[in-house]
Amino acid sequence: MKIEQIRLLNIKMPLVSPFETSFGRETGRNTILVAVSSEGLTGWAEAPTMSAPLYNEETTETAWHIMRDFLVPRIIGMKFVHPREIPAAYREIRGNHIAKSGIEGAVWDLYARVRGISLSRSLGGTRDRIAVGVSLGIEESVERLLRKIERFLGEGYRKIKVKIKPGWDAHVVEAIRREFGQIPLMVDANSAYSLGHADLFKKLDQFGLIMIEQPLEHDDIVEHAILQRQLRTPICLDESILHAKDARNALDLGSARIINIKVSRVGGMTEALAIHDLCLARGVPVWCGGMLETGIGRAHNIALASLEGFTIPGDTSASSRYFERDIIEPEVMVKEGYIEVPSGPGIGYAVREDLIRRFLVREEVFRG
Ligand code: OSB
Ligand code: MG
Repeated sequence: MKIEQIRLLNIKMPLVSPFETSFGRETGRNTILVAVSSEGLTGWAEAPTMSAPLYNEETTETAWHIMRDFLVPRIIGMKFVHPREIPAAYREIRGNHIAKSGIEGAVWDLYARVRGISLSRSLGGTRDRIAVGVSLGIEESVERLLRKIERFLGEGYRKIKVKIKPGWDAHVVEAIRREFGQIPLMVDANSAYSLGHADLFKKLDQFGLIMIEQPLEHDDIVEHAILQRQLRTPICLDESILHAKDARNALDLGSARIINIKVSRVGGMTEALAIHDLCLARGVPVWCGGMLETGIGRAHNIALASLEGFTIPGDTSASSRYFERDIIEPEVMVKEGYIEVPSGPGIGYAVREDLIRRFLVREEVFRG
């Protein structure tokens, strides 16, 4: 197969409701779609960037620059047999994982479409449906959050994740436990705490949470190991795991007992698969995280979460949780807490280019 054409599309799409974390508030998505074409077929993926470098170091602007000036030139016109040859082609480019994941992902979708099989199958997926949860941001009041939780439990979601930050933590979890009892519940701090918050962690440890996600610094695994030794609740790492090597080191050190795998954070499917395989071999549960992706990015998450090691419900929610109207057909639906893994070729959803046009900010086309 030859990479004949690459298209980058920057779109801005409003979210149905603002999403607030310890690092900031998102009212819409400023994201980049990637379309790679060969032999009359097109593969799609998303580089789910944020406008500001608050989750990782990248922004929509830096990802656009890295893709256009460094990644696309290395693969345009390239002949390949398997998508794992794509990251190898730009191995010397450091970091910029979200940008890389968009490029590699589009080639994975293209590869599956050319073979006429689903992306799930080309990744080695074994499930025909995946259990999912919902990640809920910081709200104006505890009462508002409780009503949201009630709604999502009613829609069947199998895990509730709430964002925490200093001033919005133990009392929130306590209120949730009081109203909803022993629902599958976890918290995500996005690096908002330090080891000095020992009293808070002691409190959180009493609530029977499934896990505490990324409590400490984004680039730390040493202090997480110290904290994990003091807790019964498993720590899950998100921001700290950028490579399979990080996952191995963190598990060796005892920094976490669960790992959140995000294709974008780790720089693409090849690395995501390596982390999955490592954790499966070591009996460490993983789940698929998210970056408020449009349906295109979410379709990749669904395919990835169909692999054997994804034993905990992930953050991949229905289209309606994020957008008024998603850009794929059909939209992602959650029934009784499950999403069906599509069996059609590639991501298995049709891409609505007509809707993408409505949200388009800029587009650039490259030909090999
Ligand atoms: O830390 O998991 C995170 C969204 C944006 C950036 C970071 C995170 C998140 C989420 C939402 O938690 C996951 C989703 O619904 O896609
Ligand atoms: Mg997280």
